[in-house]
This record gives sequence, structure tokens and C-alpha cells, in this order.
Amino acid sequence: SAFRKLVVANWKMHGSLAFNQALVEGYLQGLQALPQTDVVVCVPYPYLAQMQSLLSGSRVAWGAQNLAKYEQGAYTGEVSADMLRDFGVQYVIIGHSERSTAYCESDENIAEKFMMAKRHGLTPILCVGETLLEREAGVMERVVGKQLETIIRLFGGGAFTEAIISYEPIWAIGTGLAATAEQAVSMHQFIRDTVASADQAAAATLKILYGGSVNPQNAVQLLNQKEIDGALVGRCSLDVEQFIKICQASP
Ligand code: G2H
Repeated sequence: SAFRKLVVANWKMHGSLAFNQALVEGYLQGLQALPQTDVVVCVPYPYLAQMQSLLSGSRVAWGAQNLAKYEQGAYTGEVSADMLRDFGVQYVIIGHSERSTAYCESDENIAEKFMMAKRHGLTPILCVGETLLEREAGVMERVVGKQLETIIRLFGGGAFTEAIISYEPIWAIGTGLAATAEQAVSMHQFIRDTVASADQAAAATLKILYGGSVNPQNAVQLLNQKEIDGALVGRCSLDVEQFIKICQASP
């Protein structure tokens, strides 16, 4: 598509003040030679203030890895969209499978969080994807389609305007086994078509990333596909050299 490639780091539950500072300073230095790539770093909540102080005015934006589906109230342990905005957050990962499995998030819950992000001017990075069993049974499009349809049914296809979807096949997450470019391209086309049949204009503004064991080797193939607008990178985002190589792989 016509977008600049976007590489999103998902640190998951890793980091410390000292580790993070070295890592983002490394990112900023490495990115000087790579003006063609946009970068976002999604960090654990306690480090958002650190990102705001290290990255304000730089070309790297920062994001969170989850948010509450409520505005405010008696929800112990939850963090609201307004709170994220207080720390300059622009992006938020929604519905990562590590959350939907471990914390039993339903498609409806995820849809509500997605809209909460949008209502507060945050760009949602919605994760969708199938398990290995579902792929082997040939129902991966049905599974991903249902994840998208939940949002379309509740809020309409226009909800995807300027949103980001990350296709993350669950069998590829943290396993070292990434999807092939062919598998990813085919699902990315399905995702854009599904959104387009609900809202053509919204589909044209939607970025679709690939996530799941992206590394410097497979990034070249993946990021050079026109259907793949970027990558969501877990493990390899924790190492400056590997992360910069992945950014370098984008045309
Ligand atoms: C998929 C991905 C980023 P990893 O979860 O969200 O992680 O690159 O470690 O597979």
C-alpha cells in the first residue's frame, strides 16, 4: 500500500529504567540512517513517563500494551485512556493473544477497548490471529473474520478509519516460527477486504502489520510485500542491533 512502513516494538513485560534508556538511545541512534521507517515503542505502564521524557520531540512515538474499557471508576488495577493521554501516549495495543488467553478477553471486550482508544484519540493496534489447530483445520479466515466482524457489528466499519491491525498468528508468537510472506499476504488481503466490504473509505486508511517471530532475516521478505505495512516485533525489539536491522529491512 501507499504507507510508510511502521515498525512497532512490543516490549511485553521486559525492561527496567536503566535497560530502557540504553535501548531507546540505541534505537534513536540507529534510526538516524533510516528516515523511511516510522517507529513506535509499546512499553509497560510504569515506563510511559520515562518514554515521554526520553522521546518527546523525537521521531519515535510511544504506546501502551492495554487499556481499560471503562472511562474511570472502581476498577482496581486498570488504566484508563485519559491516563495514557496524560503521558503523551498515541498508540495502544488491543487484544494481544497473550492477554486474551491469559486474562480471558472476549471479542466484545476487545471491541470495547478498541472504541475506547478511538474515542480518546489514541490509535489502536488491534491484534488478530488464529491458533495452529484453527490453521490446520483451514478455518483461519473464519476466526480472523469473526474478530473483525465483532467490531463492525457493534461500531460499524468506519471504526477502522486510521486504525492499525496486526495479524499475529498465535502459532508464530514467540516460537521462532514466523508465517511465510505468502501466508501473511493472503491474510492481510482478507483483512483489508473484510473491512472494505463494511467501509471502503476506512479500509483505505487502515494499516495492517504482521507480528509473530519477526527477526532480521525474515523481515526482509515480509516488509517488502506491498500488502504488509509494517511489523509488530516482540523478542527482537529488546536488542538494539536486531531491532535496527528489522527497521532497515523496510523499503
Ligand atoms: C508477537 C510478537 C510481538 P514475538 O506477540 O507482539 O512477539 O516477536 O516475540 O513473537
